[in-house]
Amino acid sequence: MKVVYNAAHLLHDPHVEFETSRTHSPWEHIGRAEAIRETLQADARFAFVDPSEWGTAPIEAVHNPGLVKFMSEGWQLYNAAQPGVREVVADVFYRAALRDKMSAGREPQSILGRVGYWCFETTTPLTEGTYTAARGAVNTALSATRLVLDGESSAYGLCRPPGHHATADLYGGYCFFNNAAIAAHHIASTTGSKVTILDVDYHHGNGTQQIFYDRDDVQYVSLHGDPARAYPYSVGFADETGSGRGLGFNINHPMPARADDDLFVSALSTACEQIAAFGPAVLVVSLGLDTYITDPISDLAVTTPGMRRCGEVVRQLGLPTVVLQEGGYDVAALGANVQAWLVGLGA
Ligand code: SP5
Ligand code: ZN
Repeated sequence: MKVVYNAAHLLHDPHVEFETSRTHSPWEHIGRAEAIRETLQADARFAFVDPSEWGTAPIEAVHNPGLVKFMSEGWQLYNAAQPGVREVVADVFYRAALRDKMSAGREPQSILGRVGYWCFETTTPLTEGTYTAARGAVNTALSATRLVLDGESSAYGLCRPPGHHATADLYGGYCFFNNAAIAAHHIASTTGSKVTILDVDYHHGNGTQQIFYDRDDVQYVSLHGDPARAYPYSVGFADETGSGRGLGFNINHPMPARADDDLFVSALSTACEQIAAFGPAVLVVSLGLDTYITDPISDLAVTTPGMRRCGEVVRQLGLPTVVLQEGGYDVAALGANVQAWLVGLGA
């Protein structure tokens, strides 16, 4: 299997995360992608290729161009106003009552306001190289997509930073640009065929769901910790099924705490039946390994052999498949878990 890897991810290097009312070392860090790279590079079933440059047009087909502009200049402008800040974190968030009172669509002029206008939470710092890294992750996703459109049965994009929490207008949840959504929209818009995004990250992909919620050409199917207890807490319930033309094409499978291999694989099999019924031409997988039994921020109980079973279930669909990296925070096991999942898929 071809693996697209981009060293630009090293430029997104936060040293601190503000979460659960504390500061701590970031769960999402460069060591994650490097651990995956090292494991796959040591396995002859995987062949590494470099991404190509795709520019901003595929990003702006999914995201507000204002978000892209902010990302490209935000860290530098913030540091011009507040010299010496390493991790830029918003301290004002524009909830509805504050946002609605602004002139239509006008973002704050001050950089201190702009940060919160384009971000929804505190755990996703903007660092000096974040924009370059996030652009690089999109290039990785689109390059893996091209491999599959050009005839590979599957390809893996080692995206970092991840993407599935980023909405059309907002970054957060360690995500800046929604790599999987950009890839899926690129496939749908350039081929005219139907696409499914299967999201197996522990956290619900609120951004991906939002981007495609009213569309009938891109199906979103997600397995995740029940938002009654799991981040992002507000989205991902089973009764969110799409709207308008998109009604019926958004499917959520909230999972109970400590769900094990058998329960997770069973839900994934149901999800795959729902995908087969939709009949996509291409599958995009948002691959999070934070369902793992010892993931430090999650509470499911999938094992490494279970990850392989998941890949095997998805392989049964027989669809061209673009696999894109999302979360997974037990770094000691992360490489082996990605490897197991991809071997199950047929690497
Ligand atoms: C891409 C991705 O996996 N993003 C996840 C973002 C989750 N951020 C908030 C997690 C809150 C978990 N807090 C649990 C503390 C356990 N010690
Ligand atoms: Zn996650």
